[in-house]
Amino acid sequence: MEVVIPNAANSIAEEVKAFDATKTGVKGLVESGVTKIPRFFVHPPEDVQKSSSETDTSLQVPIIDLEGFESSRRLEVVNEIRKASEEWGIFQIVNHGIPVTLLDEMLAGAKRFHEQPQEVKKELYTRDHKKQVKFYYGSAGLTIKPSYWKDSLAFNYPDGKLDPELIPEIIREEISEYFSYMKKIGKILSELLSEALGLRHDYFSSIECMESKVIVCNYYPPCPEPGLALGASNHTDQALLTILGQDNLGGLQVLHQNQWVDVNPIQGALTVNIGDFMQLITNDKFRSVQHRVLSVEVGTRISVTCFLYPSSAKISKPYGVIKELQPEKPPIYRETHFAELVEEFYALGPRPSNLSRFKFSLRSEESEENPFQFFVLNCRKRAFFTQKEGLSTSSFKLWAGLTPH
Ligand SMILES: O=C(O)CCC(=O)C(=O)O
Ligand SMILES: [Fe+2]
Repeated sequence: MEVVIPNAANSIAEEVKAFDATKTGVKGLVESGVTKIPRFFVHPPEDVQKSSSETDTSLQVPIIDLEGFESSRRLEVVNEIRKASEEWGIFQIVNHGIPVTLLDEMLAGAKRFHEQPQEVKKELYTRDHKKQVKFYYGSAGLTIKPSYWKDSLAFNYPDGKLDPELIPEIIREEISEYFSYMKKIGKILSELLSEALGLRHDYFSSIECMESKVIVCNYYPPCPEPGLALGASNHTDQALLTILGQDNLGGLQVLHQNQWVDVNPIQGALTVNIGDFMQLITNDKFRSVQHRVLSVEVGTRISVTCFLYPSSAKISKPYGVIKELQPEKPPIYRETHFAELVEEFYALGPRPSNLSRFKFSLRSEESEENPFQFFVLNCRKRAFFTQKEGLSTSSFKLWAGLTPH
């Protein structure tokens, strides 16, 4: 089937909209036989470059064996998770309890969905954020350019709930089973991460910051001009935590010590990465990691991501730096709602973390030079976390002179 994209006389925005309206996704474009990719997929060459010349090939994303985490090896596992979350913001886990066969079936199910006839998939194609099940190309928000070279099928489970009837039959069993394992592994990770911060094991569950989940089945078709396109450009994830399963094609890379490092596929392993909101509430102790996906000329890559985000009751309530961590270091960030990050994601698309806009308005360089400002800054920070009940966040910000960036 031919995919018609308007000619170059139109603006890029119009081209993107017109392509989106075809509802055929990147896979449809490839099937139509394009040899040159539309210009809205073209990234600046420096963003697509495989690696810098000085890449240190000995760098490897930490691999953590969860064997014995409930008994003899708990402390060891917690320490490894702390180190990886502080230094890398990403790690792979093995022996996590999810059967390799289930992971393989999930990836095969995702492939099966995306390889159905266009007409069937079109019914689920949407940019409506409120839909719990959606199929789209690129990223979930229709950002103008450059687009991602991938198609996705996303399932939103606010508070862990999704009517199974909404899941396409071709993948229903796999998604339902995979989700129940994501719930289990999400709980295990929330406990291990709480302990890694020196908090009681149920800390994260008590603040309901990972009760909801989104599962996304990604399909990265081969790209006729892989040197120009990216499966995903450099970004950080916004949610608290991401759990990812990938097939053996590779292509996922993380930025570490200013170098792009491959996240090598390991059969049966899951990749876990820290997101922006986790970085904010942990006061930069755990860091969200910049990552991207390269595109390739031959082969189709499949991955399944699970993003963990706050419960419905908490999504529009402010979260700030965890109080128990403040004796270590005064809070860097003001309180914010996760919903604010999500709105921005839909408006601007995925990109590297810009948490600086949540920082307290006085910059530390200024305050260090000026002891009085430093004192005022700290009074404000303290006051922010002891604000009186009844004072709304926005009026409190005005009172405290904290202006959001
Ligand atoms: O497919 C992958 O390996 C990564 C996808 C990703 O980074 C994302 O969905 O946020
Ligand atoms: Fe990501």
